[in-house]
Amino acid sequence: MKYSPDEAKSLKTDYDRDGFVALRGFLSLVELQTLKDNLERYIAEVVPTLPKEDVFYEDKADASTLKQLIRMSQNDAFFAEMQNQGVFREVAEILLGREVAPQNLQFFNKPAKIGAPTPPHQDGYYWMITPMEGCTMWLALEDVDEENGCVRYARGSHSEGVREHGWTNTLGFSQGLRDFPTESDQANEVVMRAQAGDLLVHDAMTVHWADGNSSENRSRRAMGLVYYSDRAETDEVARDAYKKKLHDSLQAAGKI
Ligand SMILES: O=C(O)CCC(=O)C(=O)O
Repeated sequence: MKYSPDEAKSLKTDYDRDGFVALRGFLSLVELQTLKDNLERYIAEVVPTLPKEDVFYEDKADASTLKQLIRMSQNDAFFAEMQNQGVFREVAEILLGREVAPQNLQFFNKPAKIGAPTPPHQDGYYWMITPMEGCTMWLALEDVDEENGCVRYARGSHSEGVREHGWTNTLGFSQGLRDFPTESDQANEVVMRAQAGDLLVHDAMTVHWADGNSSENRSRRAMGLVYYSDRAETDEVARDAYKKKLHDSLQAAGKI
């Protein structure tokens, strides 16, 4: 186990209070390098075999603008092991306080100059689960700050319920808060600068967003992992209807 019972208790207290927690230096340099090597392998060998719905580019005619890879743990044994066993799952179990059901593992990039902002949203709005118990992990693969588009949280927003979302034009983040920013969002904003190997974790209901990448030549690469609690049930009918609508609109816009 990576965390002692006392450390686990303290992490959960912080997480329950704020709606997020930052685990600095979560991966060692060696672990991070193994992950990056596998990401490179996945991009070179697995991506060409995937359905277009699992791979997003800022400009799909230009492979250097790769923006997002989804369902990586369903598509590859290394990433399945990363999500389903070991330290990430341990952290999810500590923070959710029970057994978990691993979901999606993703790669997020914001290419220099063109990486788009991430609209403010609550992940749980997309998930359509009851009870609303889940967390998202965000692992920095390189140093991330205001210039290349770090994540920002509204501290405590996880305790204020689901807010109204509407469709956005952002590839990979189709839903955004309609009433953002409220005074409370502004007062509670926390800028989450991160160094390579840091892990951020937020609750299903935590409001979060990120700027675009305004740098000249820095990428902004990260991995995202989603876990639900083992008792969360998905409303399959609503979920399938949403997925179909999303697929049709991405296809109509020529984005996939
Ligand atoms: O990488 C980002 O900009 C945001 C990621 C995010 O919103 C998420 O993982 O829920």
